[in-house]
Parts: sequence; C-alpha cells; structure tokens
Amino acid sequence: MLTGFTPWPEEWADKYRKDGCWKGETFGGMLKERAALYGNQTAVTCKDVHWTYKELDERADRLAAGLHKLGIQKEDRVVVQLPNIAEFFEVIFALFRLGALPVFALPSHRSSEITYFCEFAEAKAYIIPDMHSGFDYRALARQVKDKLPDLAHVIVAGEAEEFQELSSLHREPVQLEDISPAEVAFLQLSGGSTGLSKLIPRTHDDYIYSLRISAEICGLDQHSVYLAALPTAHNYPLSSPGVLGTLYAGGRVVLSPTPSPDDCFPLIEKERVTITALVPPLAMVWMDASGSRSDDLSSLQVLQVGGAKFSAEAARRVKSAFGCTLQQVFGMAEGLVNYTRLDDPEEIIVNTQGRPMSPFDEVRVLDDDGRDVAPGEAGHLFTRGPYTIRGYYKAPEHNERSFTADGFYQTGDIVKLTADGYIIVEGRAKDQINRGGEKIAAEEVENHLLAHPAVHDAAMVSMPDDFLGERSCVFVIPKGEAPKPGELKAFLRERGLAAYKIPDRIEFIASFPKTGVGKVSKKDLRETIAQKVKPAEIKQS
Ligand code: OOB
Repeated sequence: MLTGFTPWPEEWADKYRKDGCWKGETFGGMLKERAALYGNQTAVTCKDVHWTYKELDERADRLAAGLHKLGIQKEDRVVVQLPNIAEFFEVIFALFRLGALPVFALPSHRSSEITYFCEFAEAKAYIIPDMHSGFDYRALARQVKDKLPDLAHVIVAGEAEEFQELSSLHREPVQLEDISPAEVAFLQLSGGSTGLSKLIPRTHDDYIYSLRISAEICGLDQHSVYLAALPTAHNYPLSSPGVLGTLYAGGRVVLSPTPSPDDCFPLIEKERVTITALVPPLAMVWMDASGSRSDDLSSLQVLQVGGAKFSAEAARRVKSAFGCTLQQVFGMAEGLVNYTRLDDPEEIIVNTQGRPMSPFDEVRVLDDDGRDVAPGEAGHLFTRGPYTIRGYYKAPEHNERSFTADGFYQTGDIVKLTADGYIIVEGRAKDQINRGGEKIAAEEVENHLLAHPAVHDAAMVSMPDDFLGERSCVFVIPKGEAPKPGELKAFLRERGLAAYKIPDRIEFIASFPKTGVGKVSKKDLRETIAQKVKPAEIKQS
C-alpha cells in the first residue's frame, strides 16, 4: 500500500463493501467494460477530435505500454497539468492502468505550485500541453526542471521541443500488473488553509462509488452529454458527476477550452449538451449572456452551480434564463458532496446547498465546544463516509488537527442543517479565501510576502465582492517605507505564484488588531476592509 496513505479502518472498509458502496471496480476496468458495452459511441469530443469508447480504451492501453517502457511504475506519482483537451483522458486512464498516480494540478498553477507538487510527491514525470490560452507550459517546465533536476520526465501533449512528445510514446499494449480497487488511484489537491495545498489520496473504490451515486442523482445515462466548461482536473467537473461520472454512465464528454459563453454556448447548441457545471460568477456571466445571444440552448436539462455560495437571488433566475433545472452542489476534494435533487421543490433548490449524496454519509454540526447544535443553528461541519478521506497524503501533523479520533473530517465550513437534512453554507472557519470557487490559503501568500525585504508582516483576508463573492485583501506592516502595491504583486508573480492567488488589494497598516489571546484578529481585518469596500451599503443600513 502507498506509504503516507491513511486507509479506512478494516471494519469500516468491510462495512462499505457489505453495504454495496465499494463494488471492487477500478478505473482501468471500468473503461474496459464501457468499451465493451458502448464501443462505437463517442466518449470524448474536443473540437474536431471524437474518440469512441473503444478508441479511448485502446489509446490508454498503448500509452500505458509507452509509459511503462519509460519506467513509470505502480505507485509512481505523475503531476498532470493538462487543460480541457482529449489527451487528458488517455493520460489519466493510462496512469490508472499502470497503477501510477496522477497528481491533478490546475492549468492556472505556476512554478511555485508545480515545483512543490513535484517535490513533495517525488514525481517521476510531469505532463503538460505545449501551449494553452496563450501560455507556454514548456517554459514553465524549464523553470521546474531548473529547481528539480532529478525530475525524470517532462511529457508534452503537442510540440515537445526538448521534452518527450506524448504521441511518440504509444506502443503495442503489454500485460500489466493487476490493480487493487482498495489502492490509491490519484492525488487531488486541497484548497489549502494552512500553507501549501495538501494532497488528497482517493482510491478506486471510494471515487468510483461517488461517481456512481452522482451519475444516478443527476440522471445520467448513455444519452447524456456533459460539457466540461471548468478545468476537468478539479474535483467538481471531474466527478460530481463531471467527466468521469459521464463516462461511468456511458455518456459523452464535450470539452470547452474556456468557460466563456463565446466558447460554450455554440458548443451546447452544436453538441446538444444536456448538463454542465459552473461556479457562481460564471453562472452570472452566462445568465447575462443568455439575454443577448441567440444560441439554441434548449438541449440543456441541468445547470449545476457550486464551488462557492450561490446567492438565492441569482439562483432564482436560472430557470427562466436557461429553461433548465438548477442543481446546487456543495462539495470538497476531500470527499463529501451534497446535491439538491432534480425534483426538489424550487425553494429547496434556491435556498440550500443540497444534501449528502449517500445515505452512508455522516454529517455532524458542532459548536465551538464540540457539542451537536440543534437543526437550524450554525456550527462547524464534520463528516465521515464511504468516499471521504481519513487523512491527507504524508501529513501526519495536519491530520491530527483535521480529523477527529473517530475519523470525522473537519471541513472548516460553517453550516446550518434544515429539518430535512439539507445544508445551508453560512461561512468558513478555515483561513481560506474562496475567490469565486478558486481557493486561496491565506498563509501560503503571507509566507511569500514575508520573503520581501520591505515586508515586516502580512495577513490576508477576504473582502466582499458582488461578482466573485469574495476577493483577497492583504494587510501589510511595512519595514520602514511602504513599498508600492504593484511592486509586491510583481514580486509574488516572479516567485511563480498562480495569478488567482495574487492579492486583489494591498493595505498598509502600522500594527494588526489582536484577539484576546494575542493572535492577529482576521475577523477585525475583514470588518475593516468590508467597511472600506462597501461604503454605500453601510451608509444605507
Ligand atoms: C469544491 O471542492 P474544493 O476542494 O475546491 O473546495 C471545497 C470547499 C468547501 O469546503 C467549501 O468551503 C467551498 O469549497 N464550497 C462551497 C460550495 N461548494 C464548495 N461553499 C459554499 N457553497 C457551495 N456550493 O469546491 C467542490 C468539489 C466537488 C463538488 C463541488 C465543489
């Protein structure tokens, strides 16, 4: 078993098998079965590339043989940073068949994040596109290689330059070792709340269970067409039910290069898309665009919105804008995913973030002292279940804090439960900013800023924003004369931080407000900046 992975205790694993959650499927086997059932149906569409299930299955086998020849073996970690392109699927299924573990980086990550993933996971390979959205990933790979000369392979989908070209790896399939469904299939990324993102080990058993239930709840079948508008590597478009849930159901995945209406609306019309997933700010952009464009979106049956809180006012407008059902999705890469059901009453769909997908999900809402609160009262959300991890990868100290002794994961979310068990997200206790669905660990950015010679101390908080829900604001105590905000932002960019983590606003301050025990009071800092950015509303109230 993978070192650094915390498995479910044996009695729980037995229970989840007996209860019929874990059926012993693996990703490699699942694709083989789908290829047998739906061989000539299209699995993946990307521009004018259409791969049938049979073609995808064969490509995965041939690529697995090539990666095997390169020396990629069972349990080797491979950082995969691919955008929404067809190759994403042959790569991940080839790795699944080898038992090698994709580490799912996002296309927006830059050298700071990628170097850390490669180093922490001791990656054998790093797989990238040549160019995407005007960015050259080979230049990024060079920066990573400079810092990590031992990184064995950089593999490029497209023009490889000095690296290894993905398409050149295809070989005659070879016999591979069997993979156990109880083993880790890949590592997802946490949003992070303390320092850098943690890696999340997900097994074949647990993830495939979540796909099966998600596909059922979303009514997916072989006629479904899922549009991947968000980057497929993220847990939400990957599995809720996402691209993998769609393949599980025998449906068709359509890939969009960006989530903009300009790219997505014509694809919905052309490919007769039935379901797609967005984060709240994009849902708002799509609703605005739907009024002024004439694309035929009538095939769309379900629009999922999640990743960050969707306001009830906006939620109410979805049905009239698209003539389809809204589904709110509240999930986390660590496991638990909640959905409103397609036949729920309008008031539930608009006002709640759904209820757990599985009857075996356990959720508890506790007060600060660890006591269960009454329904309707806000508290800390804890969860345990057949697809919620029992520990982060190689993070024993962090696991002590994030998991209770009996295996509940402390989500860091503040929620209320309705009498019917639906969840309403009220806020967050973790030190994280949710920038329209993109998560930023305050401490990670603060640590980078502390490396600047003119920064004495830094504290990052969220500030309210009509469009993204939240943006980031960092309060900086300068050393001597305050530097220019632009200089600090450029400094962070030069350190290779992803663009979404660069603070939206920088405020200089002489000292931080403190809590009773002398810690920096982020609550006070949040209030200070909220008053500054929302003067009009505050005057009215
Ligand atoms: C999804 O996954 P992550 O890992 O990027 O972020 C998880 C966190 C949650 O703990 C919560 O703080 C926030 O994102 N969140 C929401 C939300 N959905 C996620 N907060 C309010 N309302 C929502 N609907 O974001 C994710 C994973 C799978 C499915 C959907 C989202």
